Amino acid sequence: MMQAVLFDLDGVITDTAKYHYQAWKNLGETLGITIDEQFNEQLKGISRMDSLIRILEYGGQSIDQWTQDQLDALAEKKNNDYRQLIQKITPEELLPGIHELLMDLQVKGIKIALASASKNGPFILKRLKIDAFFDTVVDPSKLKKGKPDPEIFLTAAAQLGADPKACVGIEDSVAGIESICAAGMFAVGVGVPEQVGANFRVASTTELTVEAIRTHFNA
Ligand code: B16
Ligand code: MG
Repeated sequence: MMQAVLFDLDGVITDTAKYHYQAWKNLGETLGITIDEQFNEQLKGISRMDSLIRILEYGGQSIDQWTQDQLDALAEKKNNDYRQLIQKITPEELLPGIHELLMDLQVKGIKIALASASKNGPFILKRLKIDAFFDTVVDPSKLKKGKPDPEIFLTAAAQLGADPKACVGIEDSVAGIESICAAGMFAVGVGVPEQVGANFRVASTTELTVEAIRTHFNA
């Protein structure tokens, strides 16, 4: 039986990726590193500090040349830029079908959790006016390991008191799908390539209905 659905945020509930991309691009410019869309794909689902380290390595810069305080300052600069960009998010920026899916899950008594790497997750849920649907939100600052480690999805299940085998995770990133699978859960992939190994793939969030998910989950 499907007990709970665990949502990723960026790329599943709303497209904050474009704001992350803009903020990282701005930071990259100050460091002389050009970030293009293709490289940006690798940052999806990856924590702020891990993203910064990937960017510096991509720009050929040795991590050792930076102190932890300097790295923290760079990550904070990016986040300040990002926070400015997300201040004005409205419910219209919900991806299509997500509001209907949340309502239907609630009506059917299926638990709902947020398993996002973003420390800005609770703020964004409020801006989208969907925070009341969530039974629990994982605090990513309390995790030891980011996606693709299963910790974030296992924590979401534990917070709900749900059996991981009865949980469905919905993700748009390669790291996220790996995380769900490693947690022993059913992985729904939004716009992910076939080789990533999602149990059920959809091209768009409009295809995410309780019935479609349940049918594949029970198959
Ligand atoms: P923040 P998700 C992830 O969100 C983003 O995909 C990723 O690009 C970002 O670096 C990460 O959140 C951390 O976000 O800087 O706001 O804490 O896909 O896990 O919902
Ligand atoms: Mg995502």
